Amino acid sequence: MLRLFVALDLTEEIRQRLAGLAGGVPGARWTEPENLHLTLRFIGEVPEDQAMDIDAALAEVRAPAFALTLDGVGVFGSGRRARILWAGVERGAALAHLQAKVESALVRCGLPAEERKFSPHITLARLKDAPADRIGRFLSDRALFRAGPMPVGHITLYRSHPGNGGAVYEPLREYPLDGGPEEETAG
Ligand code: 2AM
Repeated sequence: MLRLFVALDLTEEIRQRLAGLAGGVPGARWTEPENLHLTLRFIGEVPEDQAMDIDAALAEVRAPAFALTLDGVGVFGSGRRARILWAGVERGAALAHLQAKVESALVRCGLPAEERKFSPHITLARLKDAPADRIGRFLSDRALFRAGPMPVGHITLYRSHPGNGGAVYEPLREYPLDGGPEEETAG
């Protein structure tokens, strides 16, 4: 079985900007800069033959390349249930369009439809017993965070290897978007 998800990669510059947000919250486990990404679709555990179908389906996705701007920070969960500190993205039709294309491609190859609404975010930290006042200060100190725009020219299928020191994300394949710099010109 392979544990898979589809994500947008971030540029080195953007990852450095995001890494610069870390700190000041006891009980936070910050995402390593090289692991920062924006998940389009969590797939979960699938057998190898279905992973091959997923690869083929993603290769058929047609969606335009676009520019992504990061905007603001937030928290999932509240009070003692605060779980995740995240950076948000500026609303835009292109990202929603791409996510919908990925979703329908995955449903066509037999995966159950994602029931939850897509809420694009980049996980900055996972929280355990973080004090609410420190979370509040983190959010207010970084409320004006913005980064980008960053070109998005491909999506990536990742395999997640869960481990004690946190999961390791292995990129399996990149799929170019239309009109991006990485698009194949031949054929
Ligand atoms: P998160 O960062 O908000 O937890 C790999 O685990 C990626 O898939 C992460 O970006 C994670 O989002 C996302 N993801 C979405 N749903 C998930 C789930 N049910 N289990 C694990 N990861 C999930």
